[in-house]
Amino acid sequence: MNILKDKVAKLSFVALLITMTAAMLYTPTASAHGEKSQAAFMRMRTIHWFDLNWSKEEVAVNDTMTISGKFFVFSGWPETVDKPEISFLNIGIPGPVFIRAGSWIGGQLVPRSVSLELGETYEFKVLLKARRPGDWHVHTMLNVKGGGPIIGPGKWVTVTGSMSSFVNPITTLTGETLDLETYNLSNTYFWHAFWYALGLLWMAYWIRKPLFVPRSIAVEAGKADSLITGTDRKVAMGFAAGTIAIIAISMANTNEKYPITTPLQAGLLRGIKSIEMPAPTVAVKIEDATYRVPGRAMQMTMTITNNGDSSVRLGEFNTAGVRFMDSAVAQDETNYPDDLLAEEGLTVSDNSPIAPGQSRTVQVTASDAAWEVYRLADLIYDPDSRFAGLLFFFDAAGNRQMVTIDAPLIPTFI
Ligand SMILES: [Cu+2]
Repeated sequence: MNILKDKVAKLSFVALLITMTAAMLYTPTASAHGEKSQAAFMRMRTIHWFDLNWSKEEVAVNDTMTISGKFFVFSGWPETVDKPEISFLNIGIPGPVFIRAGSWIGGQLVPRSVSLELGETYEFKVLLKARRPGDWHVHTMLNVKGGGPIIGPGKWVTVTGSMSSFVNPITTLTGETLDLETYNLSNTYFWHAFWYALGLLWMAYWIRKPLFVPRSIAVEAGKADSLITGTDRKVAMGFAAGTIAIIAISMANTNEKYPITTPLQAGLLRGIKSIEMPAPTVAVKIEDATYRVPGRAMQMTMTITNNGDSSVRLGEFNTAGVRFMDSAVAQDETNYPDDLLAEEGLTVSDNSPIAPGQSRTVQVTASDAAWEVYRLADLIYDPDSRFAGLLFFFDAAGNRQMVTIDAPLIPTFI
């Protein structure tokens, strides 16, 4: 009976191992990467991306493209998210389908983490080199320590060609040229296989013996000591000594072969240059804001005061990367992703130019399926349902002004 139980236990153990290995190796293709499931308040009240430009929509393997634009670090950063004091400019893509050849904020190379200030606007650029063919959703992204990855708008980019032709050549500080894509790959495979095999040998040695149930019975009977024989001890010591010896010898060999190495560089860059934004001459006060669930529309009552010296009109409301525009005032010229662009999504009750010195209260409606598709409307179920975004005003000469808004949002279900 015990033997049978033991066989069952062994079989279950092996089955568990196979399952775990399979789970590790199984990676289904993901068509998106969760941008819509990131909490709406995270996308609306942390980093506001704008003026984005993906330099190409189709790029061949080994060719490069850039993503550039600006981001505003929202002044009303939520209390529940750590401030972007340690953050890293990144790109949200499904795995290494591109390599990041360089990234810049305010013209400065930023291969490391940076410290960003609330209320500042930064200009950025990321240079990507295509690696794996396919259609990929390429997002801007900022990793914030204590806040997680904060994802920005994504655009579909097609990579053509063949991955086998991808090269990533670099010249080391000692003057050697090598291809990082394949450099020393056989060594990596060898050591993975070697330690895996050693681990299997170790397991095989112990699995031969009675496993869980007989062992448990022996321990309960006070015969735990009898489970490990003299040979077992010798084998275990052999494994331990052998492992240490292999590590010591191979490490000595490696040090001899590569006498000059530098550690991976990490650190924090402070004093990143932000854009000097002129103080807006347009003041906006949100009187109230409601979200009409059946109409997929947000309605704001706002008082706009023009303290400048030219007449202005409201052209765009941008939140979480979704751009609601009044096409009579402003149009997109950057080929912005369709699903994030509501070209006629902004309606202003009276959008005639507001003269200098004039103040006007208007009803502004931002409506588009994106509220639901991008699950921004989920905001209304938050314990602190606030929204935030950027308003862009234009004068007759096309000069643009950016005003940030931040207010509570009240849902209506009728
Ligand atoms: Cu995506």
